[in-house]
Amino acid sequence: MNENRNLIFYQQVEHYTAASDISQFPKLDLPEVCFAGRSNVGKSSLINSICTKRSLARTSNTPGRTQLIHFYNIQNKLFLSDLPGYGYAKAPKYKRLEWTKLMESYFKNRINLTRVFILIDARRGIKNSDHELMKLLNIVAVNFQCILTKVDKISSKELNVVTKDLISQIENYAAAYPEIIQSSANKKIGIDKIHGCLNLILNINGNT
Ligand SMILES: Nc1nc2c(ncn2[C@@H]2O[C@H](COP(=O)(O)OP(=O)(O)OP(=O)(O)O)[C@@H](O)[C@H]2O)c(=O)[nH]1
Ligand SMILES: [Mg+2]
Repeated sequence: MNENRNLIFYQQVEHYTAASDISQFPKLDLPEVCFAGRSNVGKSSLINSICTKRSLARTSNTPGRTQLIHFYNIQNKLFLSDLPGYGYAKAPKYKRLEWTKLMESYFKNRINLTRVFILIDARRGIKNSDHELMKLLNIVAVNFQCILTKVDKISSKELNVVTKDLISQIENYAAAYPEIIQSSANKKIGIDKIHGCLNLILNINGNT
């Protein structure tokens, strides 16, 4: 698909449902990819950019805004899911426990989950809480790929340093894709690459 066709395809998206526990997860049998990462890293903004819909997924300056898993259905061919953020220092302990419980049941039960995109703020780099998620994905054997976000906020020199560091920090995870995507939802950087990844997943599952 060329980028114009991608834009038209991914724009045909609908908010399918939001879930706070396993009983609310969609039963529809579609391949799925999800967007995970620390609070405020830019998950919802990136989903909006992928789908070129400004207000599809709610974005906010307040960390921890997305508390539920939001499922977006693209033409009954693919689910994109927006996971609640983690690593917010001020979150009360019971909230963190709720998050862990929800994430464990999500990763263990979404049998069509093809890839987890782990978003990492390019200004901050990888944190312990990202490693915790990577360890969990290694255990449940779900592949993940890292996306650096907000690259419009740093210089290309800084971006090179943070990218190299990330590559070296994920190389020991069996579940990790070695290729890192550099992105900016604001400046539409890397969106074509993400479309390319999603198209491959659709092709593998027999959809074009
Ligand atoms: N400069 C810049 N700002 C961005 C970019 N992406 C997101 N932001 C800003 O970062 C803030 C958080 O974005 P969200 O998309 O709500 O982040 P989130 O990861 O969904 O946050 P939670 O749902 O709270 O976990 C908002 O103020 C966005 O406008 C980007 O590519 N560049
Ligand atoms: Mg969000």
